[in-house]
Order: sequence, then structure tokens, then C-alpha cells
Amino acid sequence: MGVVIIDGTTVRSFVNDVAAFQKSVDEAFASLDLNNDGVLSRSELRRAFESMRLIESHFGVDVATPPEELTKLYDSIFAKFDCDKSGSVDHEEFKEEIKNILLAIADGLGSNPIQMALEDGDKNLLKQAADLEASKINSN
Ligand SMILES: [Ca+2]
Repeated sequence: MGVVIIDGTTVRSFVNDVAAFQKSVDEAFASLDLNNDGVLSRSELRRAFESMRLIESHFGVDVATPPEELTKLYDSIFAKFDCDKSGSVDHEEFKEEIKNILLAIADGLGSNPIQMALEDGDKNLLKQAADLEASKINSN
């Protein structure tokens, strides 16, 4: 369990670092595509959001949401990801929407840093954003 500090700039530089962002998205997609068919199904995507903890936990603070509300929420998220309404989310759709979500988070954060609590071994994309920033600071 640790804590990282994140603000809008942290998130934005992560998204704008094409290579780092692509790598993180590739890894996330590969780990989420449980049946390796190259697309994310509704349940695979739901698992993705659960693992990123962008919804159940508001930046590390767990909030209780009724299950039926969550299902509605995940359905609307799925519809947003599945741009071409094919019933599954392909790699490009996933990347674009993750980018939109992260940029929306960046806008929301602005220049007000927040602390985010993390579990050990957390693969959270926001943590990866913080790690990327830290590695750049350390290499200077
Ligand atoms: Ca799949």
C-alpha cells in the first residue's frame, strides 16, 4: 500500500507520451482480453473498470454503489467504448476511449494535486502516469 500524488499534468503527460501510453494500453488490453479473441466483451470490459478502480473507488476512496446502478453504469460505459456498435470493443476503440477518460480526469484534476492510495502491485493507469512522471524526474 502506498500513496502517489497526481495532478492534471501528470495524467496529460502520460497520455501525450505516445510510446509509454501505447505500451500501457497494450498491456492493459492483453491482460483484459481473457479469451484472447482480440476484442473485449461486455464482461471483460467491466472487469477492466473494476481493476482500474475508476468507478467503485473515487481516487482510492471506496464508495458504495448499489449493484443495479453499477450495471447501468457499466452498460453505458460499454456503449461509449463500442463506437461502431459491433457488440465488442477492439484495440483501437479501447485506446481512444481510455485516452478520453484520462484526459477528462486530467481536466477534472487541473492543477490541484490529489493523493491516491494504491495496493501493492496495482496496475492502475493513473499510477503508471505517476510512475512515468517520477522516472522522468529521476532521470534529470
Ligand atoms: Ca475477448
